[in-house]
Amino acid sequence: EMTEQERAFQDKIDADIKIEPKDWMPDDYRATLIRQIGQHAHSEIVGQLPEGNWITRAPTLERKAILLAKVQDEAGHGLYLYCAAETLGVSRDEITEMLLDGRMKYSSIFNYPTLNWADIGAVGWLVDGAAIMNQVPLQRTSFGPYSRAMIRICKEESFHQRQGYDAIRKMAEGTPEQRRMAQDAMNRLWYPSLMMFGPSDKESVHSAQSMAWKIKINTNDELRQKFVDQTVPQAEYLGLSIPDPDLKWNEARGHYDYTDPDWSEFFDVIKGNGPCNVDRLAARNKAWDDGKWVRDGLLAHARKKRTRNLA
Ligand code: FAQ
Repeated sequence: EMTEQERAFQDKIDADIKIEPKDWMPDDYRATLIRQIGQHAHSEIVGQLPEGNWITRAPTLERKAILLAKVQDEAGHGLYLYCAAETLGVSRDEITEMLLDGRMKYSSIFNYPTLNWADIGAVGWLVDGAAIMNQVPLQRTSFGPYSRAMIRICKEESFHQRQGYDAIRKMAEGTPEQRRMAQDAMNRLWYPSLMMFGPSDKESVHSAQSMAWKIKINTNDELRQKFVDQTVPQAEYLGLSIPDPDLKWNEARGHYDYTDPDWSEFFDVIKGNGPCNVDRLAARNKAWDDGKWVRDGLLAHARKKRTRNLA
């Protein structure tokens, strides 16, 4: 049973009118957005780690410049998203601390290692490919600041996907050893990329309410299917095979049939037991602790200036 206020809110959503920070909103709408935008922001920040690790080892100056720009873009995405979350009444420090002590999540994908240069190509191609597939519809999400942040993020993300495809193509068209590396990266990153869309619709606890509120526009399985359909022809073009023997075109459905990821692995990774969870959180905690003197210095400076202005 909805109150009059809740009814008016839902009517706005249904009419595609954006909700802005000062508008009334149900507490759960606010909490869901803080969770999703916060988790998204943390993913951008933690997502710099597996790639940042390869900046010093990029094979050419050009690849290094491209990777550097991409990783800097991810930092920017994290910052716009933290700003969007702040408009909901949570400070950046608060949600950062919730990431650092494990109360908030970040995308499962960043708990897998990047073992070699082919992985960097595969991350750009598959991980950024999955990220945009999810983010393009979020440009139409009902909360104004989130939707506007997504517009800019999607432009940058599509450059990321193209640079990844270009890097993996170079490997796939290279020496037999480079080809083998590209296939190996594909074999390891395919299923973790499919997991990025979240659990199957049957197990997605938030989808129904988030879709009624237009926080989410599509279900997890819808986007996963679109990603498979888009990626298979790209893999064929590269001459790489997808590590799923049952993958095949289904004429009647007009989609590829594919095997779902191992969901027990997914739930285990989001509980903190993936191959890199401990390392990733340790790296973020160290960065936060190492930066304390800067935050303290800025605060002390601001306080001194304020007392000077008052005097
Ligand atoms: N990882 O009920 P649902 C990027 C959790 S792109 C970890 O279906 P929802 C760019 C979920 O939180 C990656 N946890 O949840 C980049 C919930 O747990 P909770 C970031 C996951 O929210 C590229 C539980 O499972 N993109 O970083 C995941 O309706 C390269 C039940 O799930 C976004 O965050 C997962 N994959 O749907 C950067 C996009 N999936 O919170 C660097 C915005 C689910 O109740 C390098 N987010 N969970 O404890 C979304 O669209 C949604 O939040 C979904 C999940 C679709 C991810």
